[in-house]
Amino acid sequence: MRIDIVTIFPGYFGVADAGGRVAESGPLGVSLIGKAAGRGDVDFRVHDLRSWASDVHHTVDDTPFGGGPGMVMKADVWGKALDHVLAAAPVPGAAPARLVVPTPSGRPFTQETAASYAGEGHLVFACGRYEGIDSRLVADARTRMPVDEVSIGDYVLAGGEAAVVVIVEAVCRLLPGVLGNEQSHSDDSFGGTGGAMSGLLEGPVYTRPRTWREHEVPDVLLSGNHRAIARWQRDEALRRTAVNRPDLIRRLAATPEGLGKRDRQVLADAGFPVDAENVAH
Ligand code: JE8
Repeated sequence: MRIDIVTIFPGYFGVADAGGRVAESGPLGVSLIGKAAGRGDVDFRVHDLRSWASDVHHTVDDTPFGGGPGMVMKADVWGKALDHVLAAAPVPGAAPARLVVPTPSGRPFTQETAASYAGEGHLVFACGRYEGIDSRLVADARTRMPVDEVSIGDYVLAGGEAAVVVIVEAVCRLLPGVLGNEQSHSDDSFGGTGGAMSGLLEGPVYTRPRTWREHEVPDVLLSGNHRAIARWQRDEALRRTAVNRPDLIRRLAATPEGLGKRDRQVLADAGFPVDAENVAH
């Protein structure tokens, strides 16, 4: 997969070589993503938006039409940057790249979005700053390629860079061969693949020693009884989800195979009864 990132802060993503290839530093150079890049499974290029500014001051922003606070990123500078990145596409004639623009007003980026991006050949990320990018940039890009405006959550960042790191990490760990352990995907919180824990948050995890600062590992995990272990893990996941994400419990309750009889008993015992009253529609 090819990933291009356009930003006024290329250093945010680590040190790049002359071709914009990210070196072993920064958030894209370490861990799973760094190894995937080292193997050539993903090819990152980071571009400095200011390279396409036309004045001596490398201006990328201007005052907003209609007034209001702050500055808006200029469409013409962004348009040139996008033209360049698309012209240098890895495989001429291949499916067009997808443009991803993080913005607080975008559609929620979810695990489902991540899985669909993991099937794309080429993603281009546009990192906004200030009050965002002139809206005509997205309108123009939509005439030649698929464009997603996405938000990573309901809080306000100062720009799109941190969102791009989040999205790239969520996508790259789904690339074939990156995780190394295909099993690890299916039990993920939100794992859409229909695993045992689908739709629930992850339960607690433990490792050695059995006793640490007088805290014991739950006996059932040492029992060797795999059915009992699986049931306990689901119970814990249900209780945790009920406390932290009641919306997910209501969503599960609304699907035919979402919650079994034992699940409902566990939730009732924990003080979160699920009946017709509190099921999502
Ligand atoms: C951004 C962002 C995501 C999220 C993403 C891109 C570009 C209009 N507002 C812009 C005004 C306040 C400051 C904002 C700064 N900004 C924020 C995000 C995002 N994806 N979940 N929260 N924030 C930009 C400029």
